[in-house]
Amino acid sequence: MAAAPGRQRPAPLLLWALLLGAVLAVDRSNFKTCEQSSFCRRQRNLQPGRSPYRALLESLQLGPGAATLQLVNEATKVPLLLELSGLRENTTRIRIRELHPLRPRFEVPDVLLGEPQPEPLTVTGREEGSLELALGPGGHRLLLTAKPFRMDLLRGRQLLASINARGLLVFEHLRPRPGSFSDKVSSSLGSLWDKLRSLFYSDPPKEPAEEEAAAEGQEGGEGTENADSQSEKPAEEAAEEPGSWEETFKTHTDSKPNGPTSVGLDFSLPGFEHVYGIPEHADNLRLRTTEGGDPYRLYNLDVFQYELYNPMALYGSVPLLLAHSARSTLGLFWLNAAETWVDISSNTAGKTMFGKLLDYMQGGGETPQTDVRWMSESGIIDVFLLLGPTPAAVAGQYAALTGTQALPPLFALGYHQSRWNYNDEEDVAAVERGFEEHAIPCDVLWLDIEHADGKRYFTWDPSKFPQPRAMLERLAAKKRKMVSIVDPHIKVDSAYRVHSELRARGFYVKTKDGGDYEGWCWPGSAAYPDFTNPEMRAWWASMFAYDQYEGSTENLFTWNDMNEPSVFSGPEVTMHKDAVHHGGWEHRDLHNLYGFYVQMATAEGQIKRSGGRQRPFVLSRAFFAGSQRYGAVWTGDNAAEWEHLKISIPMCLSFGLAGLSFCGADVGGFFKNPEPELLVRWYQAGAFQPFFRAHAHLDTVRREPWLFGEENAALIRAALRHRYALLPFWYTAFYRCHRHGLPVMRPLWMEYPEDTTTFAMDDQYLIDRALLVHPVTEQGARGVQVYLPGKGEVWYDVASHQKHHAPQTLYVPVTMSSIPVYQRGGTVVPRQDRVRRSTESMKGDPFTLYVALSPQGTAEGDLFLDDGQSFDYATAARYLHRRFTFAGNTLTASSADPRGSFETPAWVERVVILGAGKPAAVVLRPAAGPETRLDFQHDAETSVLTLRKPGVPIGADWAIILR
Ligand code: MIG
Repeated sequence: MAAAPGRQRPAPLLLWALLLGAVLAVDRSNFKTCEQSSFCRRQRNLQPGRSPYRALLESLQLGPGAATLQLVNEATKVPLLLELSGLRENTTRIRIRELHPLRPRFEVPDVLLGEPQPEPLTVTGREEGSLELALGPGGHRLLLTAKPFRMDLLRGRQLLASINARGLLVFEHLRPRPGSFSDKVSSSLGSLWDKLRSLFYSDPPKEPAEEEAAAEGQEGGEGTENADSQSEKPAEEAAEEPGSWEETFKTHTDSKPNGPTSVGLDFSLPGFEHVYGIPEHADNLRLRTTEGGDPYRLYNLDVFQYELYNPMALYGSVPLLLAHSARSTLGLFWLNAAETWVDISSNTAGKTMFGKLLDYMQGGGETPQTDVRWMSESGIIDVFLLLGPTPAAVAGQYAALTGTQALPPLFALGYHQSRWNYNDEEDVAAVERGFEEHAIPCDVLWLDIEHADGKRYFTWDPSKFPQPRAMLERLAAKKRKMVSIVDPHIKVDSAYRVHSELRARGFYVKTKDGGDYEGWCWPGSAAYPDFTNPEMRAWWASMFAYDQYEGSTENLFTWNDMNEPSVFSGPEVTMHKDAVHHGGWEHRDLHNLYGFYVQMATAEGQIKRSGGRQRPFVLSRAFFAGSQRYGAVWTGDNAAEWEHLKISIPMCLSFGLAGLSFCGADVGGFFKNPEPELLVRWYQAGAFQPFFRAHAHLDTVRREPWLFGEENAALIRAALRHRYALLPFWYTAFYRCHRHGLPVMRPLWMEYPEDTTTFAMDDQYLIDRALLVHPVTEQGARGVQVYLPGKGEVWYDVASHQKHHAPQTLYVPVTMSSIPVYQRGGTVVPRQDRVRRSTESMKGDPFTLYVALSPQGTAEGDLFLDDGQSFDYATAARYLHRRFTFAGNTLTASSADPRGSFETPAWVERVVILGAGKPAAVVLRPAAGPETRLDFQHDAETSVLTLRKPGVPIGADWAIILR
């Protein structure tokens, strides 16, 4: 990227265009393998079963809620501090730090909702060399073994997890650079130095314990514990290995001022064969074993043309892993924002079904077990064990720590039309008109980087977008919104106010030498605001005020791209790890948090501009744990290929499991041009994914829904209308997610935790608990195999209303118009069937209730309703949460939450009961006033009973009785 950026078409774009013509495959050589990442290599080279760590049981201190204990590395004698706490909601927190770090080590701020409240801990047993603790009220016990250090977590007699069972605890302590002044001082003063340092800390006297440790170390030395032998030296001893104090990748050298600082720990999960989570990876939902390949990597990166089905890092990271079995579910949340690798191994991975069965019948064989190993480049060990026992409980436990999905403004659940780029105001107007003319609903039009003046975000290109306010007002008049992109790379240009203010206030990330960090990105030379600095974030937020972001209006929202951050000229297309942030932290320590903070500050800006009243909408490409609190995420630059359509399902499922429910993939595929069949199938799938946006690369052929002939337009229109009709259901699902943390888009096993058939399933899923979707993702498909779960349950085909018994695998013939969707018997789904041009224009429209009866003739469902845009639901209880229950031939509407109230003209215009017999009469009994008879229609063939015009307000209590 050497050429200077031209005003019209900068060099990187040309390069992209060239690359686009080539085969779509990531250039792997741009990204590190574990072998090329020195800490990953060091840690992976360790042999299991040789842990040098010993717990000093005598050092145990029981504080209020936390137990602390020293661990010592018997090879280096460096002491660590282990802190254990049992938290409310069946969660256990384990922290390991250096007892006397040379400098402070980074501890992730701002991700947890607050300091989690510990429960009292008690010592319930002591034996020679071990200790038993009771953790909180959940009946969990922790067995701690001193030598080698190991912990086993039990519920009753069930062993849930073992920690350091394989002896892979690594804690590279901070030390002076070899040959540096402090190194010389330290080595010449020897242990005196340690003693002096310990004077500055008030910790339990450790002399006796240490002596004992040394003594025991000799006793226990059976020749296998030779921590000094060349091949098996602990990572701490490997400080002189190449890469420890300086590391070079391609042309980039990482100066590593603090040397090797990595941490790592292993967890054994007996009884678990299925693990999930740790997005973002372009892989199946169920994680695979990483033996013989690279570990899954978590390091937010802008990966050009990512490849599918591999563990490479992508744009975002959530270090949450879930393990599930028919018996229980648990989560491991590894709170570390540095580059992280996760190894997964399993003792059953290589075994065939038959082999497993044989083991079982012979009563032998091992218990299936999954081993998980986390390795991070810096920081401390801070890990939460979320002990379930159900999938929903784990979701709640994770939500209690990191928060739930922000409730999106209703429009954001509608359809978004994007491309790189809509060229100018006329183009925007023409596209908007296209939706109008073709009667296709659309809530939002998007503007990518070309809308800004020379990639100077917060500005508009004066010739293409001379009157942004008028353009936005025209959209507002049609009840539509717009999103403009605001990236975090800021053009270095003294005439650009955003830049000059950031520079003047000292708000940019710094280089290791103290200057402003500059890199090459879309605008040419760019600097990067330090979003980790709260003052900088407040300033950034203030930029969204209507008088700061000129031309912006209430219906303009924001897209944060490139916030990994992407630096074209940096190592692995990101920021140098030795760049320096607020508080002196290295970029290395907090890399995976950068994008989280960008989205946080942007969302805060939108809230602020409305005086704190309106909910924001921000789409972000990079993310971390907790990003769900700030908006939506998407899967980045996919391609117009069938496999990319297919993988959008497991990717979004995995985001959802990690708390990020508002997930979507570029509909149509970003790179390349989709054939019409793929585009139609993608719309049909996208209409049933949480964030629904079509987007395309600059160099692709235009692909607005009506450009492929009337037949395809009709198919796309139908998919979009289906989406809009279901928005009340989507919105209610988001509300539930916002309140309780349950993902909106769920793998089947979350609802059917004992059904092992569902454990590896990722081509179909549930929306909330009521709809099962199996999108068609095969070219030329004539049918799909749909698995309907639930012993003794029934499912209704949403298109034909045909009833199917479960469990079964159903072969469903499909045509181009088919979207296989099933409503679960026993649920009520509210819809607004009068689809209009946008969500706002459907406000106050009447509802239809789809009541799908269980075999017992019952059903239940709910509806959440508010103004769809403000915080009034939270601050002033301005909402309706209604419950609909069907039992004893009576459908009852009642309040699910009497605290809320909300004025709306909306009423119930129809009730459709699936699986119903023909009644003699149907009677409506309002809360007050006389009973009336309702007109109805019964279709004997499909068992569908349709009740016309109950006419009751959606907020009223009533009953409908079938006689
Ligand atoms: O380096 O803004 O993923 O959606 O269209 C590419 C231009 C920058 C990457 C985003 C994509 C967006 C594009 N961006």
